Amino acid sequence: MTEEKSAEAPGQEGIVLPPARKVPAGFRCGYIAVVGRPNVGKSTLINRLVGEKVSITSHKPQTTRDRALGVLTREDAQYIFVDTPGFQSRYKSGLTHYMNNVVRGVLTDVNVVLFVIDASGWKGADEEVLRLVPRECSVILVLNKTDEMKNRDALLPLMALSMQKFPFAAIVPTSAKKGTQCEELLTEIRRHLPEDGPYYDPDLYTDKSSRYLAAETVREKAFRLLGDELPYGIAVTIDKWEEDERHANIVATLLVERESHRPIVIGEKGAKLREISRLARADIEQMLGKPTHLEVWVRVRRGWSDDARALKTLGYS
Ligand SMILES: Nc1nc2c(ncn2[C@@H]2O[C@H](COP(=O)(O)OP(=O)(O)OP(=O)(O)O)[C@@H](O)[C@H]2O)c(=O)[nH]1
Ligand SMILES: [Mg+2]
Repeated sequence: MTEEKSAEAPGQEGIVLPPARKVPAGFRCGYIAVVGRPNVGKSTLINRLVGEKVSITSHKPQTTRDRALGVLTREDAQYIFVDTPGFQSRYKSGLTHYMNNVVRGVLTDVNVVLFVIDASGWKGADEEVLRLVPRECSVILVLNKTDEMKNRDALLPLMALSMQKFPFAAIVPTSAKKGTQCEELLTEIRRHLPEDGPYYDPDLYTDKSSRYLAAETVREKAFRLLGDELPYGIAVTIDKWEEDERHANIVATLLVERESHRPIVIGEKGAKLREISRLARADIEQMLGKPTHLEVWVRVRRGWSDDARALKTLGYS
């Protein structure tokens, strides 16, 4: 049995999706915000659940800077995950202000919240993010990185302690890295989604363009290959994008905040930059499914992460 429905996606008011789409009986669909402090594994979890790389990841905090959708469509449900930047309570700049606002904005209009913490236990920064979560939402607590736990007996007391902090709809321990308990998490999420949708074409798994994903891929490699202090001051622009059916030719620029950062990114005899380009090219080639030529340049744009005009040009506004 089917029923006729026209859908307006939450968080996308004004974008009315094609009316009279047939919604199979029992099909569920909705938006699931993934929030938490930096570095707990939010983006890794979304990539794992969606089964595609929709968001870049690194062992450094503040990797994700913007909202990104990851869509998983199954026979009985469409899960629309919203990746968010790790909420920042310490460092203040124009960029972190923007990132925090992204988190607040996403939380206002979703069906389910996945609140992710590290299974090693609650930190002060987790509690600060929890204060932003609306109580009327279905909030599922994800205890991630269980593969790193030495003592799994600690899980039960951690769950009990967590329920004292917030009336979570469910608590699911996972390892996003290994894929442990991800199916169980999807089953739990589906329970809290409304009967509706699908809102997106079942073949689509991200709302971002190939161009955006390519820039993010270059940023990911820089985040992973550069020393601890540098990556936060890095942004990537795509300056040229030529693509036909058989090849792609891309020119990107890595922006750094200070003149002294340029030689660090370039490395000895250009080795670091070559490695960043090599790794990024391999990923982009796989994403586009065709041979790709990638050229990466380094340019200094002083203080861009705290400069309103620069942030706007880079899309962080
Ligand atoms: N051992 C282990 N490591 C994980 C797991 N999930 C994520 N990680 C690692 O944790 C680090 C951070 O992962 P991300 O997915 O970038 O974390 P995030 O929460 O999106 O970080 P921000 O975007 O900076 O807020 C990466 O090095 C991941 O490989 C897990 O289940 N187990
Ligand atoms: Mg992230």
